[in-house]
Amino acid sequence: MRTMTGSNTVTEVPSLEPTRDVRAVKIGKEFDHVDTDRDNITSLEDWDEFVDYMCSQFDVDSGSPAGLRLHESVRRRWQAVTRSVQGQDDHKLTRGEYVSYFCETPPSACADLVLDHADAVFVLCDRDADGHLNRQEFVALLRAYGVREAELAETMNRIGLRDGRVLSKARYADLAMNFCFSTDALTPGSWLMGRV
Ligand SMILES: [Ca+2]
Ligand SMILES: [Ca+2]
Repeated sequence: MRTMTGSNTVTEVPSLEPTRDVRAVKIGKEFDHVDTDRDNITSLEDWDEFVDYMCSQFDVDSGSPAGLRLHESVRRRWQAVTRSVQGQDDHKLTRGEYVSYFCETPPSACADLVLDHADAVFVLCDRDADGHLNRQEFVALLRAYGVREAELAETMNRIGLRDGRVLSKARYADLAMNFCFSTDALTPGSWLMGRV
């Protein structure tokens, strides 16, 4: 922010808002859903428990096709990140490693992981299997991600789910890509887990 002083010189005033790396904030938020004890360290067990948690939120058996699909996707993500970030696998994945992987890997090299996960989440959430997420199905996903009730309405509007609109699988995939790669906190995909 700039301000004029009495002598007509321009002085730089530090912004009160610290600069935030929007992508790091979003990706860190994603990690925090898995790291339930918030010590910034996860094990493979945490990621498996995340799958069980997500399945329970949709009343889906973790051994069902949708549960197994999500499990496969989460394992794939775990393997890609741990193999890439660490020289040797210490069976731990830290918040910093996870955020760095997605922020520093070229999108062309990690888009497959993002799209694979988006597909698995979509299959889990599309309870009536009509190929679209309706408002009720998407709200269930937001709640599973811990989005506060007070934020639900704004999040739905930002995502574009109002007046009976639904999300196609392709649209959900676009939103997931924006969640991971956009630096704009206000773009619809950045709201996939609520306010950034
Ligand atoms: Ca932990
Ligand atoms: Ca549906």
